[in-house]
Amino acid sequence: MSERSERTIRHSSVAARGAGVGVTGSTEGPGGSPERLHRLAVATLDGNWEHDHTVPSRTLYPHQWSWDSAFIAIGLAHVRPERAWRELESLFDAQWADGRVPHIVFNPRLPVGAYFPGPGFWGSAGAEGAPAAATSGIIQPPVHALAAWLAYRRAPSDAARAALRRLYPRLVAQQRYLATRRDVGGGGLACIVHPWESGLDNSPAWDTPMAAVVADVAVMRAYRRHDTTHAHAAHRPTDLDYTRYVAIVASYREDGYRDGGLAGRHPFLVECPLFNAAMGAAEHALARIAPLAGADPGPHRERAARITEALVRRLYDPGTGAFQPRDLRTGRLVPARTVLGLAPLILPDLPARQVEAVVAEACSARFGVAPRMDRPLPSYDRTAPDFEPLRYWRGPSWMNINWLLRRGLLTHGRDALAAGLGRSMVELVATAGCHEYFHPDTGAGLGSPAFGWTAALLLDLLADAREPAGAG
Ligand code: 9WN
Repeated sequence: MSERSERTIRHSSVAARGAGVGVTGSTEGPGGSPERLHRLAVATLDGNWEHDHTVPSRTLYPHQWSWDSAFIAIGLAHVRPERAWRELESLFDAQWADGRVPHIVFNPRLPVGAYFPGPGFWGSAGAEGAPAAATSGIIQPPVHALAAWLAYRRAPSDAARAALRRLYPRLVAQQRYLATRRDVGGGGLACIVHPWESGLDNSPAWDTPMAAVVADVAVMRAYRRHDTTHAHAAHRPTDLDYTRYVAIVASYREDGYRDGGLAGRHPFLVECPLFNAAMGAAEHALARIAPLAGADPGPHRERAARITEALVRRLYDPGTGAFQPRDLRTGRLVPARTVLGLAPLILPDLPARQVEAVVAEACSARFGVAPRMDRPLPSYDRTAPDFEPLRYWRGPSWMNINWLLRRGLLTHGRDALAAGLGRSMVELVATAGCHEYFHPDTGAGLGSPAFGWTAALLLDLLADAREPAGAG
């Protein structure tokens, strides 16, 4: 689908619903058969394909994003396997010398100002170990090894095996960066240095640590936000959020994106349960990949076990029955109950006690509708007084998070719950289209109407409905 097609979808949504599009979102979708949904998903991915990667959205996010590429590769493996590998390899071509995989790789063919903050703001060229391509200096959840493993398992071939072998050392370097340079707390977990690194930018999980970030609102006057020209401002992070986002990047950038000594000087340092669950899942995936690359899977299994143990020890809160982020600047767990706290369910070695507690929380009135899990989970506790069903990561439902949770349910043998959740995710897209996120009660589509990972993960769900692959 071309940019024009994205505009066409947007336009037809507006025409169908009058002026309400920005406020209530879209409730129309392709409906109908799995074949129609499949066609929509493929057309969305084709429309977002850009020479060697897939853009999350032609309008809102026109460059390459790190964890988007991983989710997108999982979907591409079903229909365009060669693109799945190009997607991952083009991202890792921009890996920094220290092993970090940047959260954005900028497309030099786009005009300056296509996205804020753009390459000029990040200034990666001046940083030690940065690649030739212009990138951001921060990272996103490391879901890439899992994606590479699933892409291979879905479409094994000589070419896929060769790509997996090329990627293996890069994936290992990514993990090494996280385990060494980012273990700021010294407890065996990686620390994120910006809310954007969590992938859930304005989650209520970050309210407390963000409140301590000194923000000068005058700074933002020098910039123009690009997102609010394509999405309703009431559905996006606030200007105050952006002021703080910019201040945190400035602090990291001014130090050349160095990680040494972060503890004393950086304004945002948090251990995130989803990020670390992804890091653990990556070691499990690498243990599967290693033999194909002629490497020993043993060290990956050992590291996976250590990460799970550290997650339980440092982030599990028996009070909430879920995992809570730890703010390293105060040493305290963040109390907000967000969907981030359920993500460790993707770890196959999560102890039974935590599995029980997290599944109970997922099925509670806060996130699910027990006992059938027949609608996707919201991003935040729907009983919280500051739950916002329209605002980005403060309430809406997202396909990637629900895909991870469904995988977690399958991993721990909760097949009926996983089946209900999977069906509800497909229905959501059938009703609203391949939107970026969805109203958690009405299912109306919000944000970009032609969003990459929604389309990709829909393909994965449709394939699983035809031929269940399980969580292996
Ligand atoms: C900042 C691309 C990205 C996703 C993130 C999502 C959003 C960017 C933004 O879009 O973040 O990285 O401009 O809001 O929060 O998860 O990777 O789809």
